Amino acid sequence: MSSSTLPPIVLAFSASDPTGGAGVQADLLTLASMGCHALSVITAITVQDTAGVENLQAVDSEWVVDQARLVLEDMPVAAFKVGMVGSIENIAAIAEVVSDYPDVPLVFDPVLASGRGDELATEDMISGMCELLLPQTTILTPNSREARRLVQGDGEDDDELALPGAAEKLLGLGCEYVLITGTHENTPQVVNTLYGPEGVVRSDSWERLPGSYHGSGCTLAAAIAATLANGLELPEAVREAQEYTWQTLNAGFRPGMGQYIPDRFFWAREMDEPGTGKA
Ligand code: PXL
Repeated sequence: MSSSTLPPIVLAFSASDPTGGAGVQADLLTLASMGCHALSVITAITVQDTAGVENLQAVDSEWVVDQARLVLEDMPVAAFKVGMVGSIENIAAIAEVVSDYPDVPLVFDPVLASGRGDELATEDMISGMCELLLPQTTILTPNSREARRLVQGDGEDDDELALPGAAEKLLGLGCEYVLITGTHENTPQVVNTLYGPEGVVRSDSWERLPGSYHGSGCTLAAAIAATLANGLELPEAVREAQEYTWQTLNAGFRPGMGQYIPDRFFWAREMDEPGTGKA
């Protein structure tokens, strides 16, 4: 393959998930399935099964910087994706590296807890994300719980806080767009809303699927990085990434005793009755 036919390259900062459901493994599968080449900078390793996270070990922040710098000096990157960061030092390290590439879109999935509720970020790390990463973020992709937690102080826990207000505060912290996903809201359909500088840009409703999924947020954020890297305008990139993600969930499987895992290569397998998910 000549360099003129390179696939778009996306650099993902994320943590290893041995189950293959979330983290680096989700990024690699999603980016490959959507026609991109993934560069993986590992921020932490976790010990987990499909039920939850037992332990984690952050990678030394100098190693995070070194992993990123060497591949960035070697290859052209069309988008960044940031997932689980592992430590406050790694937040500063990632912020420093990406600040040298202000024209490359950055998708930030603020991973705060596992599906079971295991904490994956401290209050200090949340402050670091808001101060150092949000001002460099093209699109932030929190679920509704993460959106509320990012804008509430330590100890505040108002799960009724209205999402448009949370979005406004997040935009005020410097990100260009916020996509708040509605899986955890008590609504018949899953409603995902994209907010930009002028307010709501688009709102998409999806048929709510019955299972609980491990790695759905990672899949959606990586899919947005892929659609942006493929040259789509942001609102269209967000729509297409949601469509892809819903298909991966619809084709999800349950390999262990915990959550379902999205099938990022659903299209490579036979499916009985493919739906569209559009509600
Ligand atoms: O789904 C968020 C997530 C991201 N990255 C890693 C994780 C999880 C959730 O458990 O373990 C490595």
